[in-house]
Amino acid sequence: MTVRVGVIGAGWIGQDHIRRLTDTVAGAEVTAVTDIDSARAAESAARAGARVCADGAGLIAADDVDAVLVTSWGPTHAEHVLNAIAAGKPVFCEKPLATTVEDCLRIIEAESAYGRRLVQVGFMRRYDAGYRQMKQVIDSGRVGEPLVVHCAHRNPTVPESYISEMAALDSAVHEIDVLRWLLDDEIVSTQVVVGRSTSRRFAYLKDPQIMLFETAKGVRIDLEMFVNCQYGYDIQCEIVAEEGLVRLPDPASVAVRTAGRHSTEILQAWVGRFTDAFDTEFREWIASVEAGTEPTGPSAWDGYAATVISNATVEALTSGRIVDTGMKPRPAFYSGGAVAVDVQPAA
Ligand code: ISE
Repeated sequence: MTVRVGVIGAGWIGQDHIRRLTDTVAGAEVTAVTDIDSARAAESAARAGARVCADGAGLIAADDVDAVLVTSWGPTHAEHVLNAIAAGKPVFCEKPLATTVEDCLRIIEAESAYGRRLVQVGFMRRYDAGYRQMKQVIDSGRVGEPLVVHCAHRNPTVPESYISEMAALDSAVHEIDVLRWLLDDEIVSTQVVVGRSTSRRFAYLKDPQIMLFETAKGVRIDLEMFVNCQYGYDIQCEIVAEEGLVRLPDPASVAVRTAGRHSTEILQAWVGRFTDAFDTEFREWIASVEAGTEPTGPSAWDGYAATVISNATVEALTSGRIVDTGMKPRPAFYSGGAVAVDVQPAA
């Protein structure tokens, strides 16, 4: 069976995934596209041999759509995910699951009431080969229990529309998710320290930001978020444990020796750094849809946690205080069991 995917949102990441589902991932095809920009929808649909739908509701209800991909503007995600759940259709939602904690809880309640997982959230770093090797080492116990994590998330530059709060909401949210997964732990508090800002930024931007997290098991995490580092797109992660450490490898790059110098390339865009991860992520999602099994990737609970913790980190930035995230243990419904629960975590 070929999985027929309807795509809501034909912006940059939506177009990238349409190409992925059309040209790279076997067993899938894009049959419908919708976007608030009808010309953009038509162009993206034509490239995939798909038709254009007037809106998300019509696309989700369509008979030629088996599964839904949400890549629209963040504040619209909750509406489309809830509609897909109501239609009983698997839905892949690019981060964030929803921009408010309340909307994330509405999605969790709807999915729990439905009785089986339909939602996967697009945190692609869990599909990166380097991060997966790190998880294998940690889970094997070879280095003992994790104690401290050092991370750096560096973008060469960001557009003028990027504001200080996006360092948490749009960028650090990837470390928040991947570290919860790597450590199998929950982030219970967050703090942001801002020192001297680079002159290579817009006057309003606090950059870099040092984010400090504590987990329920007592692990301490420091994350340097630096979105105008100039030199390239550079993601670093090192977990220090009781008997050793495990470090994220740099992406492979040829070493060039010439004119008395040797050098390796540093990527300049985040997409190039995670292209293989996106491909793996979608191959595994399509395989679960085709098999009629629950998705194995980041769940609606992970999406809720990312929104809670990133929002708390914004509060820590603006208040200068250490902020408790209020995260509670994951409900059984999101720990493998498909038992609907009344999820009432602290707001
Ligand atoms: C962007 O939105 C992403 O999702 C990238 O993964 C991240 O590295 C970048 O900082 C964000 O702006």
